[in-house]
Amino acid sequence: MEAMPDNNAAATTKKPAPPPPASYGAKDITVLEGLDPVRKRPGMYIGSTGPSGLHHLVWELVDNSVDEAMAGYCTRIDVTLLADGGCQVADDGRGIPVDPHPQYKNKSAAEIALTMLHAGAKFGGGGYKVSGGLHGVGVSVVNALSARLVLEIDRDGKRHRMEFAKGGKPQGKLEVVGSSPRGRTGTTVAFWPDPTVFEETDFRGQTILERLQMMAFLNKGLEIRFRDQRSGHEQEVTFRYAGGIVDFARHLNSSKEALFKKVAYYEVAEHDQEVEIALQWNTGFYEGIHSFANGIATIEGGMHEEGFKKALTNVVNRYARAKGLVKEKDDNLLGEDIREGLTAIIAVRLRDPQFEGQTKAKLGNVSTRSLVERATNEKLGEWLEEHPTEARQIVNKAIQAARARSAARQARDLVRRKSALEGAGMPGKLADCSSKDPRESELFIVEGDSAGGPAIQARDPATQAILPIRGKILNVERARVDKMLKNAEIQALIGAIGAGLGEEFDAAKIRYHKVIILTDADVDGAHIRTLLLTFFFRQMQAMVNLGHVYVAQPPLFSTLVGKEKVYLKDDGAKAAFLVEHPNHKGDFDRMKGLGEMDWQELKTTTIDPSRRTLLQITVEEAAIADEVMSILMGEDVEMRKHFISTNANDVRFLDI
Ligand code: 0RA
Repeated sequence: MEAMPDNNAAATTKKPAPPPPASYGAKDITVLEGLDPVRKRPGMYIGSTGPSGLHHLVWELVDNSVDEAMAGYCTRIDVTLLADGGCQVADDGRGIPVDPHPQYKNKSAAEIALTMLHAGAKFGGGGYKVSGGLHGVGVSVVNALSARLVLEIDRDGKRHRMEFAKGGKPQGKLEVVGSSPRGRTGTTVAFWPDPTVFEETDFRGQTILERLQMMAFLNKGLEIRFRDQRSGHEQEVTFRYAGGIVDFARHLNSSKEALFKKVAYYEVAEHDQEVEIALQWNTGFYEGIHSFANGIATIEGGMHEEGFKKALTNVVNRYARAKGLVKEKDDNLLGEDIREGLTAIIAVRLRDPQFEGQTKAKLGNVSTRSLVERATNEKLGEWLEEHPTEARQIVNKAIQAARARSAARQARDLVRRKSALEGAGMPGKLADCSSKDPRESELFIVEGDSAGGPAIQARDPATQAILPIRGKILNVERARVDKMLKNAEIQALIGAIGAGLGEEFDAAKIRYHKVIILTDADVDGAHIRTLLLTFFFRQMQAMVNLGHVYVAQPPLFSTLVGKEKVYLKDDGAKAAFLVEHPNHKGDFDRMKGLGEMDWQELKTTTIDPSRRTLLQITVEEAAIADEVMSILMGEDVEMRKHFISTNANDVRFLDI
């Protein structure tokens, strides 16, 4: 969908019948077409037909309702996962217009919005349009990819209803079916994703919950309710944050120790864009800058982050010198030292966001850089003057970070010298592949030296490399970079991937486009997997952003059918097997360790690309992932216990 600029139903339907302005030109003309293109190439519109694409359907509907909230007409959004597998999004906005569309006299505007693609549409132009550029593919796309969809609109005191069958085929016209309860207005869409389009149609409650929470943080005061009515998953959660991104910053820091209680907050609006920033420091060592443009996470950063960082460095140095905390003869504090332990939320809204970068998650608008820079120089400067105690704490922390940095540099030089001595810089334990083309090369990180042997036999040496990792690698959240780099397992991992780490990470040098974590299906295995993922999130986030990190899925069960051994990947697969084989008498003796499988078994179930299942790790909600990691790895033991006990059955919280 990134390739479809301006293809936004919210924008097109909001102003259904504007008189063309005098300057109405070819660029404003809307081309409407039917839904066939979406059915033919779903990936073009929603990215993929995997879990990520499936959830895009939900984001699309929620974004439309959020747009209505941003326009000031909607105060509450309800998202419900229905017991029968459908998903319903309801809002209390104005309701999609129900009157006949001027160009298509016998169709309502609502029917047009649900059955026509809007290519290059900017109805009427002008106005302050800030709806999402990334997900804004239109309700019609959701309709096209559904097996069934029901639209209900409360407007003008009447309840209207229209139903669509597979592929968005109208089943009759928009009809008045009754009156709206007590003057209610709003739009409700329930859809059932088409199982012939999607690889799987099960929504993940956790994924939706995380995103709804993020939307609630970014839209101060908006109430978003989530209800899961599916059997075995029942839950109800309401998000509403009166403090908006101030609450977001506090929330991200809640598992950490705050350097001080206050959150710095400022906002500035210009004619066609606005920025809101919340900052809080913690006593940790990592920086967490979470930026958003029109409610979309810009995980690759961009102009808003650049402007912020430049001004933050400038403003803190100016303050430190003015107060004599940094002496005339001293060097300036570096940006990275000032940002150590910083949690920052940067939320911009602008008319025409340019999304760039490898995952189209980098904001390219130059004017936003200067707005954020000016806002920070002025408003954060004032904040420091008004909060001298906190300002002094920020400066002191940066001074300490600068000292640690020089110690870390020495440690890093040590690692570099060491790998130079080991020939091509490849770690001794790595069984490398012969291909030098990263696009076809895979690296398996295998738990335990004992499983390493079978894995080496099971692999295709042309394209598959094996790196055995012993024991638990270092807990990266708690360790400073200097200590972490002294760890042998971490050194081997950095060496094998070959692209450096942290700020110096160079994506062009990545040696494998699939790095696959292969651990046992037990508690230790889960821990090692989490540690490795933490390492990637913290030190090689580009690997995750670019979709290079995967988790292998060795089968959980095996059973005998006659003489043939059958592997079943999880409880779901086991249940499906029992449905297909109602008379099956054999045992299922749960598979524990990789070590239990011989190399042929390992190959068929886990390593052979034509037969294995992999789980791709992405960070659409990098902000939330950061929090999960902090809880699991951080200092707060109680919080960790609570998290593990509430999420014990859902180790999938890190995927999609
Ligand atoms: C265009 C015009 C108006 C409302 C909407 C679109 C609208 C669309 C969606 C999609 C989901 N929820 C929505 N809520 C509203 C209203 C125009 C008017 O009343 O003047």
